[in-house]
Amino acid sequence: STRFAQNDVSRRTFLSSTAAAGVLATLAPSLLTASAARAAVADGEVFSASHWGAFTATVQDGQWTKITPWEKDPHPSHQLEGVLDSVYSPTRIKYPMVRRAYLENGPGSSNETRGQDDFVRVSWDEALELVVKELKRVEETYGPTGTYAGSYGWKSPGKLHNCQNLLRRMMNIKGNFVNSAGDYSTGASQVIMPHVMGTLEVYEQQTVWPVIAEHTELFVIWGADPMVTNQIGWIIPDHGAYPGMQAFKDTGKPVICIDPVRTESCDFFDAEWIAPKPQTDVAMMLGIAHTLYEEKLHDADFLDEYTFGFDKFLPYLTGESDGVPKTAEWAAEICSVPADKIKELARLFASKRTMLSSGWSLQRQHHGEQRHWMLVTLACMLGQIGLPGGGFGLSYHYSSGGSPGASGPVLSGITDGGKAVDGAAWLTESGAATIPLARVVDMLEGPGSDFNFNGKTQKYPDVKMVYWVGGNPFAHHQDRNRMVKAWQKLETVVVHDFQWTATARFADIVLPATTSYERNDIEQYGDYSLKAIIGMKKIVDPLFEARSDFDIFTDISARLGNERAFTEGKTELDWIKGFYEGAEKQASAKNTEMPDFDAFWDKGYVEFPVTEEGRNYVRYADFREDPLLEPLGTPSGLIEIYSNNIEKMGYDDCPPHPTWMEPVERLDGPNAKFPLHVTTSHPRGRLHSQLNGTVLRKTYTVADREPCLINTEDAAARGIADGDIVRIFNDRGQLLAGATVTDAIRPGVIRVCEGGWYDPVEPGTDGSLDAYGDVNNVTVDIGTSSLAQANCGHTAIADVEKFTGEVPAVKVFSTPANA
Ligand code: PGD
Ligand code: PGD
Ligand code: 6MO
Repeated sequence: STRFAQNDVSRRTFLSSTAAAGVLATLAPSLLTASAARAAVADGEVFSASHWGAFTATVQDGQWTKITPWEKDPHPSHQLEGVLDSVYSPTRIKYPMVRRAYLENGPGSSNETRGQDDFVRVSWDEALELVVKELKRVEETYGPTGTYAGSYGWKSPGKLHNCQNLLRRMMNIKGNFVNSAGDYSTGASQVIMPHVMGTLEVYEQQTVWPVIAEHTELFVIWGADPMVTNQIGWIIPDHGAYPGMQAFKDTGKPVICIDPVRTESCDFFDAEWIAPKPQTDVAMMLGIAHTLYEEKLHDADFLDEYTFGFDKFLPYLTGESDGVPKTAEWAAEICSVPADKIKELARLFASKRTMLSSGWSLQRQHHGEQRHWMLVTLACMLGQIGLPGGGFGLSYHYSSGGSPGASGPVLSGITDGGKAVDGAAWLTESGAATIPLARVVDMLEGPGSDFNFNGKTQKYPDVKMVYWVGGNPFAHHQDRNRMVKAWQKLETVVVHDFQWTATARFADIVLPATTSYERNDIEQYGDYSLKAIIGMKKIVDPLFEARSDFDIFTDISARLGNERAFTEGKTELDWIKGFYEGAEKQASAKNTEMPDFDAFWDKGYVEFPVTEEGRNYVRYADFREDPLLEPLGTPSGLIEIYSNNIEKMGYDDCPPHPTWMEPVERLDGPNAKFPLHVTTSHPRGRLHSQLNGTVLRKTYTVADREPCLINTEDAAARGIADGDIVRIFNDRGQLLAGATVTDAIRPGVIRVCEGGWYDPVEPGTDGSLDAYGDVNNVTVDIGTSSLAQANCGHTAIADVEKFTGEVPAVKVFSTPANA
């Protein structure tokens, strides 16, 4: 540990000696004292990349001053401006900080004051000694399940600086921890789809856009906004969906959007807008299915040859089994789309080569497992799965699914050193115990109690310490007030981030991480196309006292006597080079030439051409061609409309075939205590909560708050005018927002996008008003069902009123008092 303590000293000395140079504030409007911002390149251009795309950074006098999208990017995201600003944002965490009561009185002290911004600056040495002491104490006192390191979140791309793998690597080498399974994006579908299709389905290549443009006659967008959500990638997006969508639009063929909101995509395609009540899509799909069956428009041969269990689903559809025929009229009562429209859709879908594409909001709801299962069933009845341009697709809206692929190599990355393997870490079990990740608050509330998950029953561990990196649970998790209370049970919370998110504010020990742009890394370009490998080069030196997660965990491992095991003796650049050379080996096995590492690093990228196969890819063509030789990974090898495995689990909240089930609350439903549904879409102007602390905020806030879309009728009934500050409330919580009155949202529904930073007026007090607009103040925190236990972020009923009280200031976008 002494070596690192010394590094701290020299680092501190360096910082103070360069402090006088910090007078470059004119270059970027929100620039803080730029003392530490000596650039890797003092002047010039650096090629690098992010969740928002690849770009060239212009550096002047050690300051990053300009961001220019890569010329090969066909549709750069407007959010790039915020990427630059995030480095110099006033929300940066500058120094290691410890909550005062924690520092003075030790773990578990005055937990109710968490979130009140009373932090004390400490040295790196002091901060890391505290972390190490606590890791040891918790393990010695409570055993391997005392610490939760299942941190979830969108972190930054990069094969080395994968902070979550780095955290779990440090924990695995040290001992053990509680891990998480699944994600917030597709938690329900990624568990049900393997039962139905034998694969995850949600993260797989789609029938490519050129095939869609040529063969699809009707493109249906069922609960998705691909123009908005394709802006970002889990790795580096190639934005290949945009030319794809443009090509389809240019053909003039019809698009239908089924969504409570008239989305940007709906406008782009000049599509027909159909707006069912939220959470009722299964009923609407059943109405279409019933019409297909009644009018003999269904493909009986396809159902026979390629599917399993339609015969067991049919009595439910016809009402033979429960006395309720799922007619268009029955569906219309529930979803509010007229029965004639439902019948028309059935005839239209059957008469054309139809692609049923769907986003993921509808499975982020109570009983979310049923949505895509029913959509697949509908596609089976239409019989076009595996045909060019037909069938269904669950990833056209995400990371440019359907962008034609290359056959380049796949980069490996740093592993968590446990059982998890790279690439599928979020699905692999590693750790002393694993919980479905959206059940984290259930776990804290009920240690020792049972939970179900995909056929297994397990017990929640008794967690005393949480270590979170690369995520913002105080934005992404539901029912904020319940969560705040659960967090108070924890003895210690450690967070690394580069900005003062609510999660950092509710922690005990906060460590300043670098942004991607203050370190070197390597990543692939094109989530589905894998068209290039890009060197993510450091643009500026770390600001203030920020250190990369790799350095922080190396230092912690060293203090635990595990440095060598953690780093394997390799530096940042050694690792990057190693990943590149692994890819080179794969490529040469396929007779593809790649430049050597130095030439690659110098140029910044290496491209792989799109292949003939990639350009013509049709999902499930092989299975359609020969279902015996190319069976699916399901028990029957066929598409399972009925699942014997799910039947055996016996869950009453997840029956063995797609079923309309009343959610815990919905618009006009039997349990609706409030009159409006709150939809919580993904924002156009940021990635979740990332970049909310930047200049981009000016482009979308209303009265300095998160915007709340509200229909003209609903606004008029409440005396709300465009631009008013409104209060959204239910029994779970309340938040302020700025009203946007519009007819682009159906009556009875309001929308506040997820990811607004939680800004409680009285932190730690149950039900505190949120001054800025974190919609998860009002959402429900229950599992989708016993099967997937995924989050229900799109399940919420509330009311809105014009806010007439004294308007509290928004405080969350500046640093805490002493920070
Ligand atoms: P982000 O804002 O991306 O949100 O939730 P998630 O937690 O992923 O948070 C990432 C954090 O990591 C940021 O604070 C960022 O600064 C930090 N970070 C970035 N790079 C680094 C790094 O290198 N090191 C460290 N230490 N930190 C870093 C997203 C989640 O929200 C998702 S994916 C979905 S799909 C859900 N969507 C909804 C929804 O639709 N509706 C509701 N109501 N709620 C949702 N929550 C979920
Ligand atoms: P949402 O915005 O939640 O996005 O992609 P996902 O498709 O889950 O929902 C899409 C649409 O569904 C919205 O237009 C919404 O109105 C509609 N909708 C909501 N409820 C219902 C319903 O009950 N029925 C029907 N028919 N429609 C409904 C999310 C994906 O986007 C994910 S998981 C991530 S992690 C990324 N996040 C972002 C992001 O934060 N910002 C941007 N710009 N892009 C992203 N892309 C990714
Ligand atoms: Mo997601």
